[in-house]
Amino acid sequence: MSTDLRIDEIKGTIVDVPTVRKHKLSSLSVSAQSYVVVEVRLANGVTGIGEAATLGGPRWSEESVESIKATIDAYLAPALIGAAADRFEAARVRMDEAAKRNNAAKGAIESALFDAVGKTLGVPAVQLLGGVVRESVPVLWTLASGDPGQEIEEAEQKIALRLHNTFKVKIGAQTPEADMSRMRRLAGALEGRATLIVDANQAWDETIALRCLPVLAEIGVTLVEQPVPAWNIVGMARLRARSTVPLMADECVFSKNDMLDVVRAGAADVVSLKLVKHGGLLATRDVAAVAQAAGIGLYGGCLLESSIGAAAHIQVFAGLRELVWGCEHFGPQILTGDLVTEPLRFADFHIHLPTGPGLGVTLDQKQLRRYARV
Ligand code: MUC
Ligand code: MG
Repeated sequence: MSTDLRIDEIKGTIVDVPTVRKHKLSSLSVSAQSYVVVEVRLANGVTGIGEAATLGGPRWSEESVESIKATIDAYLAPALIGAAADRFEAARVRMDEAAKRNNAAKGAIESALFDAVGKTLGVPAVQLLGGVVRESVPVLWTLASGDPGQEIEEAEQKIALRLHNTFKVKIGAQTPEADMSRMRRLAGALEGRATLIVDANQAWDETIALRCLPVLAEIGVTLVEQPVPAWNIVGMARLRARSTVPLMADECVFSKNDMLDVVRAGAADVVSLKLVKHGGLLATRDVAAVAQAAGIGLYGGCLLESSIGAAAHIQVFAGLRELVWGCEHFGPQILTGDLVTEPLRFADFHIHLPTGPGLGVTLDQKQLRRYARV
């Protein structure tokens, strides 16, 4: 195989994949997941793939599949055509010069570069990032129908199949009182057999959070994610000072500079790492480094990626020195169909690092056409 690693073509395809049930967050609800699947073709004929996930259009963050595809087509692709795919850092510079932020779009392209280079050289992406530290990562499941009866049944199935025994509960769509009684019911039903964390997705103000945190502590919830709006890191720091449950930063940490602000404010115990927020594999390692320098724990976050996006994350997570809080890449399992020929393996409460080169997964062109938006 020729080692001519010049980038010949970058193509983005919007896909919508239905989910097995409605997934409800504090301010949005999805019954289909939308991605931009990126294919990068090199001069040597190898094609690498990447994925940019969104949640409910431009409502979880400012990017939507429509904006991601437009930014790739008009700005990011032209900035990279002809460049060497293995000059990862230089590619980041080119993309940052061509477009501010647009991190999901950049992350998908960079994933495809790692995939194409890894496939050319016959090595997994994690090897290009420093090598494997762990071959699998504990993976949780998210309960987000809002109906505690259904959620208990769903959790029971996951435990019985030895797929997941840690559950993240999405709160904030209903009143704090309704959420607290829902949490009591879940904790009672799963007591001794599961660990619970919650994600409020910025739904509460400081006063509500101050009222609910002791309840969650008493129930035995082990982690509270983004209880207050992303802008309010000072408020989050005040809450943290009074909370016995650790707090996790999600929407308030996109860049490594955001991470530094959270460190300086003392606003979090843990950070959720996501390619869509940070802008790629290398940027995710940058954020992780700032967090680690401050003693902040790492958690592998997701945005309901398919096996393509999940594989890119697992390649990064496999190479981190520590990942105390595990990960949440259950995305491939909530979809009614996947986009790869061989989905990632879930077993024994872990997601497993695939063994193949690049991201370790192969795009299923038939599935891509099936879910492509027309
Ligand atoms: C988030 O805010 O953590 C993705 C899956 C999920 O259950 O939550 C999200 C995003
Ligand atoms: Mg979150």
